[in-house]
Amino acid sequence: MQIFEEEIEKIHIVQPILHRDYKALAAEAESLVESAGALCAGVTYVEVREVNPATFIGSGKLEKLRELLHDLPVTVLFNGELSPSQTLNISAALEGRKVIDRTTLILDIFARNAKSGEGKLQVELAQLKYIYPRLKGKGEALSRLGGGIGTRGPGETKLETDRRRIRSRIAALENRLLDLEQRRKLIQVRREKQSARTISLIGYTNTGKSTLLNLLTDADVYAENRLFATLDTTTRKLTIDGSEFLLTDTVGFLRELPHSLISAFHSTLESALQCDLLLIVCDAQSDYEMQLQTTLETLQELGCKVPYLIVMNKCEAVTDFEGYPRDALFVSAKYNRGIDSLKSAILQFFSDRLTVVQLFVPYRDMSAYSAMKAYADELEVVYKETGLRVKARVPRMYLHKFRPFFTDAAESE
Ligand SMILES: Nc1nc2c(ncn2[C@@H]2O[C@H](COP(=O)(O)OP(=O)(O)OP(=O)(O)O)[C@@H](O)[C@H]2O)c(=O)[nH]1
Ligand SMILES: [Mg+2]
Repeated sequence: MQIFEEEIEKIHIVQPILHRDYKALAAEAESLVESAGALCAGVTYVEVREVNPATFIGSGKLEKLRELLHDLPVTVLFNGELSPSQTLNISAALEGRKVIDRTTLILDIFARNAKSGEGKLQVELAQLKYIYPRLKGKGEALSRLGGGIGTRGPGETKLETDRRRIRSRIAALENRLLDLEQRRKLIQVRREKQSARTISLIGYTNTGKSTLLNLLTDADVYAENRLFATLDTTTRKLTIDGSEFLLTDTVGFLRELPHSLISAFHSTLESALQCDLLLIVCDAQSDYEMQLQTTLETLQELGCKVPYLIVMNKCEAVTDFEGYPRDALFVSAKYNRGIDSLKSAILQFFSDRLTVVQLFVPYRDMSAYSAMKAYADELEVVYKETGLRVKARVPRMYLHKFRPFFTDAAESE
């Protein structure tokens, strides 16, 4: 028993009071610590009137913290982003104990949870990029900055190599990821050609996206009461009344997610976000307004303009539906409630997005037309002297592709 206790790293959370919701942020940090496989040993709230450039919280507050933690074998998690010198100064003021910031912790969870080859490469790249500018000194300073909880991720031994090796590793990772990204783009083009209708589940972490994917597609994706249980993208076929869709589950969002992390997952997210419809999943039993706002802001940062439906999950215990966003769909993925309405909303969305067009395709343009045909449901084809007269149902989003072939009776709404 003793052995196990010693193996689990104990974390003391230092929560600066900068926002009104500092308590919720600290509670979230506790969940993050658990997701990283560590134990939360305590929380200290620290009033910060003005950020101290050297130590963030100021030397007086640090001294109190030193007294409080003296003799306790805990790592300090500073629930915010620290500059390299702030980390070193805080660590020095706290008798040289290990100090990590929020980004390092999240990177650590990502390192634990990445399953696919690409996910692992992305996490390693993000970790190295975060650590690289922080490698100013050598030796002691280096090992205190390196690594997150325990010895995961690039780990301290690797970090002890010099900056040049890290730089070349970063370059190699970037090349490899670029390669993978290009391959994914090819798949995306192929998918578009097949004109598959694509839907992605996105939203705040731990809202039930993977549970919903499992329920809708009989998949077996890892779902757990943990932040960032999912890091890799999974796509499964979803069939509703004979219509087929591709449903994708991906990494969840978190408020104040550091930019370096969003960019690390940009390419993975990008492919998930190149879809016809987003299902934004929120947890109706939790702070769904914050979750929705975080998700919408992140989407905006990523330049995503895909239409969405809001899905309020974990609704099995909700009795009062006042106050929720209008048009939200209420479901419980765990208890299989409201799923039929969700399915009908999806069908409805796609049927609204189709329109019937009348086309005339001159025979000389047949090859251009055949490249577009995958997007269309041809309802009627008549062979004329100089070309084809076609009546087809096409998704509105691809309408522009057919514009050169519109006839007078072009678009019937
Ligand atoms: N009460 C309740 N819990 C649910 C429901 N749906 C999912 N959960 C639970 O919520 C937790 C998170 O579910 P996941 O499906 O892993 O959530 P996620 O959004 O994929 O989370 P990440 O991958 O970590 O971003 C799990 O413990 C689920 O059992 C629901 O309808 N009601
Ligand atoms: Mg998940």
